[in-house]
Amino acid sequence: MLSVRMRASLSGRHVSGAERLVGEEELTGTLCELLRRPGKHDFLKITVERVEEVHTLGKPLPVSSYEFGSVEEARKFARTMLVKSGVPEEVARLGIELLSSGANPEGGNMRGAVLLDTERGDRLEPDQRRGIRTVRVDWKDRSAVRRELLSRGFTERTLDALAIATKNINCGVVAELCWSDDPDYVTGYVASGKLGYIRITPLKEEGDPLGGRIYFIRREKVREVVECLEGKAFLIGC
Ligand code: PML
Repeated sequence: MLSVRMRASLSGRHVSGAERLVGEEELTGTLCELLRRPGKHDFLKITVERVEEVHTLGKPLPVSSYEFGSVEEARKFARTMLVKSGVPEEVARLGIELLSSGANPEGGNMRGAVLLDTERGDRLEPDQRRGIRTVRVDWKDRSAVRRELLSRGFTERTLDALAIATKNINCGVVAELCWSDDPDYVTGYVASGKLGYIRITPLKEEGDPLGGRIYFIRREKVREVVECLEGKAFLIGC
């Protein structure tokens, strides 16, 4: 199969990204779809790589959705969900603070995810500006999953984020916290093997450009987890 990745930016700010695993016969159609996908951009990069081994996962994480009257309540709920997933309260708090203030030490968002040591809250990613990117993941039947998720009132973003979260958990991430860097998209999620994919609205205020992903992992597994997230290919069933 072929791994096809697209990312687009405008004035240096990430605006769109996508990830597909397709057969050779689907390549042209996929390239056309990904070229049309970003809105306004001044940079777009598509990478195509051959993947020798593809692992299959039977099902995605189960999805649930919660809405709150304020960001404060929603973040408190996210913290509780992280704690229930096995992240100590202080480390969960730290993860939320990092995403809300911009996890890049140079200011603003990171390109990839932060890796936080579940026990002590230390950052484990080798490059704190780049972070770690979950790549090489897709749906066996993307249109069927899209139909199902949209019919439940979820969005196109849920489709991509659910695939990423499902791969993360299967690679050994204990829990994930995410909200978008898109100033107009305020729904985020906590995902874990224990609780599934929990959508939470609003995890930030409208107009806030800060966001990203935090992966809570066990320090002793860092190498294995990163190799899986960046190297192994996964197709998810439905
Ligand atoms: C992103 O696109 O950067 C994050 C997406 C979060 C999706 C939450 C949801 O709606 O399920």
